[in-house]
Amino acid sequence: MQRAIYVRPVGIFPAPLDEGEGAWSGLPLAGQPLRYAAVEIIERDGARVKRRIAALGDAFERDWGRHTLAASDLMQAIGAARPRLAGLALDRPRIMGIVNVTPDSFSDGGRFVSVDAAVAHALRLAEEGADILDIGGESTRPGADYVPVEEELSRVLPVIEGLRPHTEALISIDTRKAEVMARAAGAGADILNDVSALTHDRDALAVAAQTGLPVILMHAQGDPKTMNDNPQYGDVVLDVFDFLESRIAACEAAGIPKAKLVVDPGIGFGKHLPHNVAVMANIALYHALGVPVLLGASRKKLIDHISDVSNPQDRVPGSIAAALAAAARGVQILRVHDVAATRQALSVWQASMFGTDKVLA
Ligand code: 7PJ
Repeated sequence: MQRAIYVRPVGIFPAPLDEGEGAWSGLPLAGQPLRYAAVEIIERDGARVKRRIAALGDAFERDWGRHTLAASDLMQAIGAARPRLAGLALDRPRIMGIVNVTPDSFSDGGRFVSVDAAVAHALRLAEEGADILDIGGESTRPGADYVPVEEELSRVLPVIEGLRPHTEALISIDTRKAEVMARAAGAGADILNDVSALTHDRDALAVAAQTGLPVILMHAQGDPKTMNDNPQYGDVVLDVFDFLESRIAACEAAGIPKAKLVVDPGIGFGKHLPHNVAVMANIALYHALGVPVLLGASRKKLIDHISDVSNPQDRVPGSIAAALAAAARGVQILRVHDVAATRQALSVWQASMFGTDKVLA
């Protein structure tokens, strides 16, 4: 399924949420203290894609005839405030801290230590200001091998169980497997995060619906093992949109309401550098899906490709730059390794953007 028209909000500027309408001043953006003054109207007809940017007034006067219905639906979706996600208000950028439960190359004793270390790490991220703790026991990095379900369960369940009584932060489970989703939900996870958007496991849609939990739907092309060998797109930005739109429809058909969904364009998942930067630069397009948007660029390879930093631990400045650029486009959730650094950057960004320390406090 291909759409004929897409609308991307551009000319995004700070505007406190409680600001009265008064003088006409742009349109609201996805429940953020931001408005937009112009739109990019994108028309796709097979392989032909036409893009043009128009100030809102011009767009309404000149362009609307042909596109009124489709475009006004998209702008409605862009403007609506997002409902809370598992109780978390999304009226400001939120931080998801990454907790990798690393495979244990030693003994059973070593496994216990690695569970303890993961719980301690997660609690530190919560202390540093993470709103969500993302627990992952299946490496989905490019080239990664498949992790059997029992192995994945033995990594993540003790961490969720160990963590649950000690934090009020939300816990998400980063998995593609239905059984891991169900067991993680039973252990107290609040959110399901699936890099395959519930396509990898044929039971995932039904099981996710049964848990009643919110779901993060991420775009990926291909399987982690081979996904970055030769990714192919017509137009990557629009293809990702179409995929996410179809997954939202699949979720709704399976009984997961739109109010429980989040979308993520999936940086690095079946994407080379030009794909990644196109998606990041156009991320505001995904607000037209009508659900919160998540970006995960933290320490990823694209930062190496852009800035020549081969050691992932040295990619913190680049990770923060990506996070702030996304926040400025109204992206609601930032998935990061370096929570304290990102929190500090977001706070100063907020003060500089809005002239107050209260907007996102
Ligand atoms: C992502 C993820 C991401 C979401 C990973 C890594 C690879 N889940 N899980 N978005 N990446 N939603 O952290 O480098 O970008 S694993």
